[in-house]
Parts: sequence; C-alpha cells; structure tokens
Amino acid sequence: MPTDLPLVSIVMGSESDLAVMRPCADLLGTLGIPCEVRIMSAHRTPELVAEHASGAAARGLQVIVAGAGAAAALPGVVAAHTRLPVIGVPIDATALRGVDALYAIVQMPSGVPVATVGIDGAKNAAVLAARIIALSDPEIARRLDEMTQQQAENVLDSDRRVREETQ
Ligand code: RP5
Repeated sequence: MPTDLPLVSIVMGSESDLAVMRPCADLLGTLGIPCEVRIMSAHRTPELVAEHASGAAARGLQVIVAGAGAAAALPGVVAAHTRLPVIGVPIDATALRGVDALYAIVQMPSGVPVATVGIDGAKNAAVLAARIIALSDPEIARRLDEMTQQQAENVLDSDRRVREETQ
C-alpha cells in the first residue's frame, strides 16, 4: 500500500545525537521508507516520550528507532509504552565512549525487549527496521536484496583492485 505517512519513527534524546542518527534517516530514504525524525528525552521530556510512544501504532508506524547516549533510558522507556518493535542505538556521548549507553539499552528486563545495535550503529538500525518492514512489503524486500547484492559487488571490486595493485 503506497503511503507517505511515516513507517519508522526515529527518536533521539538530544540534538547532539543528530549527527550519529542522520545516516539512519538517510538509508531509510534511499530504500524509499518514509520516516520522521524527532528529539525527545526520557529524562527531560518524559511526558512527551510516553505520549509519542503510546500513540505510535495508531499513527501507522511500524518500527521505532531510538538513539541515546549517557544513561540512555529513551529506548527502554519507548518500549515500555508501545508494542511496536523498538531498535536501540547506543551513542558515544560521554567519557565512557558509548559503553554506558550500550549497557543501559541492551540490558532490558525480560518482557520489554529493545533490539540493540552497536555503538553509533545507526545504519544497522535502518537495515534492521527495513528488514522488519520487508516481512509484509515485497517491494522493500526487493530493494533490500538489491542493496545486499550491491554490497557484495563492492567487496569483490575492492578485492580485484587490491589484488591488481599488490601483485
Ligand atoms: C542523552 O544525553 C542524549 O541522548 C545525549 O546523547 C546525551 C547528552 O545530551 P546533551 O547534554 O548533549 O543534550 O540523554
């Protein structure tokens, strides 16, 4: 069903997270998956986070990607307020270089999962979101397969070039 309504909501705890999270929106755009980008904080705007997450499914969103650094509560709080799949992106924002956020996001209590990608792994969050959407959208599945094929060709090209340069 063609739609311009966002299928993925990308939320992050601070505008300072935007540079890390932007590749997620860019990749979803490349795949033709409409998304929205929002700033909201589990600690600084807790009511907004609850309202956004609890209304997300009714707005037609299919996946929420939540990026946060430091004591990164945002992905878990979002997951507590929705049954949509939530993908967490730990962000390197403090002296602990993202390990703080990684532990905070990945160690969810049983029953409230957050699918956690690597530190600053916004691109993988986009691919995972696209894979979830592809379960019910053959066109997105086709575009993902094409992207995977292109990635493989890039590696083979690099291999060929390096072998030529080093022989
Ligand atoms: C977290 O604290 C945000 O997600 C951000 O990564 C970090 C620092 O936020 P700012 O102090 O830069 O706004 O809540």
